[in-house]
Order: sequence, then structure tokens, then C-alpha cells
Amino acid sequence: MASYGIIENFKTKKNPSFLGKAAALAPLLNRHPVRPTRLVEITETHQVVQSEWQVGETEGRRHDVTVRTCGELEDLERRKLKKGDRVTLDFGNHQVGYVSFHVQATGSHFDAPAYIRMKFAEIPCEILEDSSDYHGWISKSWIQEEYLHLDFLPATVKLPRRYAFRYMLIEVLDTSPKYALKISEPVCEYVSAVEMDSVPPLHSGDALLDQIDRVGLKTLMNCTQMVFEDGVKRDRRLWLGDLRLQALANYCTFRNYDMVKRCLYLFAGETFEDGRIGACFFHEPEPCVDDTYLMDYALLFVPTLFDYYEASGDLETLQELYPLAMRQIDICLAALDKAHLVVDKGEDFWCFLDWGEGLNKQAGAQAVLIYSIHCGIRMARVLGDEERAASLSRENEALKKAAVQAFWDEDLKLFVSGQERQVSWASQVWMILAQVFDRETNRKLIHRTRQKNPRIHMVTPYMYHHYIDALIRCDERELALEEIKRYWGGMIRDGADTFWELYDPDNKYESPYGSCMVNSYCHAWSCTPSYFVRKFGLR
Ligand code: RAM
Repeated sequence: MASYGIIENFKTKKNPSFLGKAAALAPLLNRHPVRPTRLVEITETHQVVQSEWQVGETEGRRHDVTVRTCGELEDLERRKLKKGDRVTLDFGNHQVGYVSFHVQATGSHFDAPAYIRMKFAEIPCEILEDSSDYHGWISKSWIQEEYLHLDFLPATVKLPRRYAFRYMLIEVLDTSPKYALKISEPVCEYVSAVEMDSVPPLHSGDALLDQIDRVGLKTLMNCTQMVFEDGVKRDRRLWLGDLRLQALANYCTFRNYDMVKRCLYLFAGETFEDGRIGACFFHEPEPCVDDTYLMDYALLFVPTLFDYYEASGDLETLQELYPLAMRQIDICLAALDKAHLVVDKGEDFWCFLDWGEGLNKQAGAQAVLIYSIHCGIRMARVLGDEERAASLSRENEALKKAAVQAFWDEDLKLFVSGQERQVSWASQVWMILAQVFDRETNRKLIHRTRQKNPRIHMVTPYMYHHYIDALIRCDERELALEEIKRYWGGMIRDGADTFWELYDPDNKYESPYGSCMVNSYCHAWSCTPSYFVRKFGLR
């Protein structure tokens, strides 16, 4: 289902001082050249044989394709490429950057322009996909494919876009009978605001866990650009829910506090006219808030700010952004119904939680509100605002009571959501995080959820993060570790160099967009195993 918000005559409120602070914190990107490691051939395989794949190898079966070495980089220049010829370069790992290469003609005369196609792929199967088969609801323009005429050769092609990829295909669509093409010096100028060397390796004693951590770090590093981007292939911008998880992982890895601060000030620098924080923010060409409001994302500004304060000790920022954080809570409290419940807005894109098909958001939204208020109370106490802390505590008691009354099903011993009384993983997990019940009751609830395995399951690493967090808060650390290894380890077994936007072990082709061609395969909200492992010492 198409999920976006468009508001006619959208009015916003700008705070130039906040935007100025964000601008002053803009990072200088580190840049370094990366060259391909080999030439590969990517072909379709009809049977996926998982056991042939081994952790740590670059060869292997990914989705339903096989990647096979077919030459060294030095072989590239020796190839004479004519109409229909293709060459696929493997850059060794997932890269984000600007690509250039040299092209020359060989033969009698360069008597017609050369016409080439290039495709950039985060995972190998993207190379084989036909873009004309894409009929999803978000723009096809996210598919990283270019068609280029070269009128004069030799030439150095410098592509103006930034790409997110490991594999690059160059296909010759036409030359002329008189000449062929020779390609040389392909290079990607890799960009990121942080450096891998700044993070000590994990050495947990468990090879898979170390690898999960490494892949998580790489995911976060690649997405740390001029802002914390959600994904570097798509959407290449700030989303609040994503920011929160990136920030958490960042505090125990790259420790780039200024990046989090910059992102907080961007969100605060332009809001909806009534003070609501947008779900998503464009940082270029000019800073600008998107006209999408997601209740849970706006509320998560509260823990994002508080986590930042706790990690950095930056009291000044906490003080300055505190009123805006409180405003997010007040707006949601003012919109409750008479029974003290969040109003269910049905299928609209009003609250996110997860991309699960048909997920009802009412109970989850109520839980996120309670969760954020808990954090708001702590924040108010740090700032000596006792009156606020007391009123929020009263609100939370009322919200919890209302939640149990409306959503707890005593027969099922699970939370239900919406008119349809839907049982989902998301509702249970968020109610646990909201601490609506005590720890022991929550522990039983998470086990019951696992045992019943509700049909509306979790499909994003974002939701899985909250599930792992819930397990840890229920003192189920061993199980949390097991689940990290199963879920994120599953992505690695399926060939991930960086973690993905969506991963459903039971449906590898899951996509909320109508086609996984536009799914993102380096998506920062999936980097949090590094946070769990490093923060809680899970081993
Ligand atoms: C998608 C992106 C982004 C997420 C939103 C809700 O566009 O995956 O990361 O935060 O949805």
C-alpha cells in the first residue's frame, strides 16, 4: 500500500538559530579511492543451495544468483568490448561514492558515438533485474542505472551521482562496425563522515558475532554522510526513527556526537506550524522538513534527545530542545479520545512501527507514547522541572490503565489492537518497552508471543531492534543474543555486506514498495547489533 503524506498549503515554522547550529556542525567528508578487486559473472541459479555459502567468503549464492570470478582487474584493459558485451566489476565490499573510469576506442575509426549502460548494485541480483519490470509506488528513479552517449574518445567518464554499490555493470549498447571500446582505471571515490579505524574491533570469541558487528559498523559508517542517512541508495535523508537507532549505535562505536547534535537541530530547525516534528528531513539543497508526520517518530525525538544528553553530557542542548520535546508529548496527549486512548487512524501513514502488511498501529502508538513519556519524566527531573515530571507521571498511569483496559485480552493473554482486535508482534514488543506490566509479567508475555508467533510478524531490522531491546529488558540476554545471530546472521548467510532495510527470513522478496528492486541494502536502522553487543556486552 502506498504510504506517504502530502499536505496542501503545507505551513512550517523555522528556527534560524537552530538551523544555524546545524549548519555549523556540518562534517567534512573523508574521501579515499577504492578500486575493483576482480571481474565477475553474475548468473541466475534456479536452486538456492545455502550450504554452499560460507561465512566470510565472497563467492557464494545470494538470493537466487551465483557470483563467479571471471578475471582479474588487469584483464579489463585487454578486453575489446563490442555491441552487446558486458563487464561486471566487483569493488570487494559495499561502497558509497563517486565513480569514474577511462574509455578509449580501438579499431580503424571512431565514426559513431559509443552508447553504454551502467548499473550499480548493492547486492548481485540487482545486476540481473530488468528495470522495465518495476511497477512499484515509489519512484523508479532510485534504481541506479544510467545510459550514456560518448561523442568523443578517449574520455574520462566521471559520473555526477553518488552511488551505493558493490557491483558495477558496464554494457556496450552500441559502437560501430569500425571500433570497439577499452575500459580502464575504474575507481570509486568513497565518502563517509567517519573512519573505520576509529573503532576497536570486537574480538568476542565468536566469529559470527564479530562478523555481525563488522557488518553493522560498515552499515553505519556508509550511512554517516552529511547527515545520518537512512539508506545510501534510498532515501538518502534523515528519518527520525532511523536517527534514534543510528545515534545509539554511534555512541558505542564512532562516537560522533556532533553528527547526532546536527541532526537534532535540523529536525528542530523546521517543524510543522504547530510545532510537530516531521518524520523526515531533507538536508539539501536547502534544509527543509517533509510534510509527513508519523506519531511514533515525532515522539521518539524525546528519547533521541535524552540518549544524546546521556551519551555526551551536553546539558545546553538538552535545555534548548527540551520545550520542543515536551511539545511532541503534549500534542499527542491533546489528541487522545475520552477513554485516554490514541485514536486509530486506520490504514493511513500516521504511525510507522514496522512495514508489516496490515499492521494495526493503535496499541503500538499508545505504547510509544507511554515509552516516550517515561523518558520525558527523566528529562524533566534532570532539568529540575518537578512540576512537569509529576504531571507526566500522572498522565502515564492513566495511559497505562487505559491501555490494559482497551488492549489486553485476558483470554489470549496478549495485547490486541484496533477495532479488529489484531494481535501483532509489534503491539506486544512496544507494550513491553512501555513497561505497562512489571518485568516478570513482561517476560512471560515475550515468551507467549514467541510461542504463539502472531501472523502479523516483524519484517524490518528496525522492529527487530525493539524486539531485542524488549528481550534485554526482560532479562533474556541469552535469547537476545541467539535472536541477533539468527536474524542478522541470516542476512550474512544470505550474502549481506551491509545490513538491509527489510529482512524477512520467510520471504526474501518482502518489499513494502511493490518490488524489492528499490529496497535498500545498506540501511542504517539495521546496524544496532553493534549497539547491543558493545553496550550490553552480549557474548
Ligand atoms: C522508508 C525508509 C525509512 C523509514 C521510513 C518510515 O522510507 O525505509 O528508513 O524510516 O520508511
